[in-house]
Amino acid sequence: MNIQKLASEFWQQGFLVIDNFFDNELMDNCQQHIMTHFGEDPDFVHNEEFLKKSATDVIPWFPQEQGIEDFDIPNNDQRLKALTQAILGENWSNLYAMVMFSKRGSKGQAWHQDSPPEDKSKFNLNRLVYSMDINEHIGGQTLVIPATHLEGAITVGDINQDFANQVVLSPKKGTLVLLHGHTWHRVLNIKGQYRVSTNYRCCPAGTPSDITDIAVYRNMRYQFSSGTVIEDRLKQHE
Ligand SMILES: O=C(O)CCC(=O)C(=O)O
Ligand SMILES: [Fe+2]
Repeated sequence: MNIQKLASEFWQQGFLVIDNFFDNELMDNCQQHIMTHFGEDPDFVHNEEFLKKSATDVIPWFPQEQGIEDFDIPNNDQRLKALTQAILGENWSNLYAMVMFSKRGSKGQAWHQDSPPEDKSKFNLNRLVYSMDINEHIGGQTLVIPATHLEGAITVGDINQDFANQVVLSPKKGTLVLLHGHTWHRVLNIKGQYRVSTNYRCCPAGTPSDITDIAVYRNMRYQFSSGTVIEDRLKQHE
C-alpha cells in the first residue's frame, strides 16, 4: 500500500476505494452483530419531515456504545490509521462509528454533503467499511461526484438528479471507501433484502466534534440535534 500516493489521490478526487482491505472473517462477524441488532425490518428513528424531504431511509446504530469489540478492530487497524494520518495530518481525531441500515424498498439517501462546506479546513472524513456486497442486484450503490469537495455548497435542485460525471461505487465485502464529507454523494434505492455500511467518522485537528450536526442537501440544510430544517434552499431560489 503506497500511502502517500493514496492520500494524494484522495485529495484530488475527494474519495478513495480500496477493495479487500478487511478480511472476510471480521466482516462476517460484524455483519452478524448488525443483523442481530436490527433484525430484517427495524423501525425508522428520524422524524417524518426529514424522511420526506431528504428522501433518506437510513437507520443508525452506534455499536461501540454497547461495547461490541469486533467494531473496534477496523478502528484500531494500523494501516487505516496511517492512511488517515496521511490524509488528515497530525492530531486528527475519531468522531464515532455508525452503522447505517436500510431495508428493502427503501430510498437510500438523496445527494448531500455531511457537513457545511463554507470552511474547507473543517470537515468530517467518512471511512466506510462494507460487511456485505453492494451491487446492482442489491441496489444501494453509493454515487459520488469527483472533486466536488473543492466546489463549496452542493447546487440547489432535484434531490436525486443524475449527473453526467457521477461515479457509481459498488463496494464488496471488505472494501474500504474513504469519502470527504464535502464531496457530493448519495445512495441509490435498495432492491435487495437490506443494505448495511459502517462509517468510522473522523476529522482533522481543529474541527468541532459536532461537525456532522448540519448536513447540506440540494433542497435544505438540516440539523440533526434539533431535528429541524434550518434553511429551505428551494425557497431562496424561487
Ligand atoms: O453508506 C454509504 O455508502 C454512504 C453513506 C453516507 O452518506 C455517509 O456515510 O455519509
Ligand atoms: Fe453522507
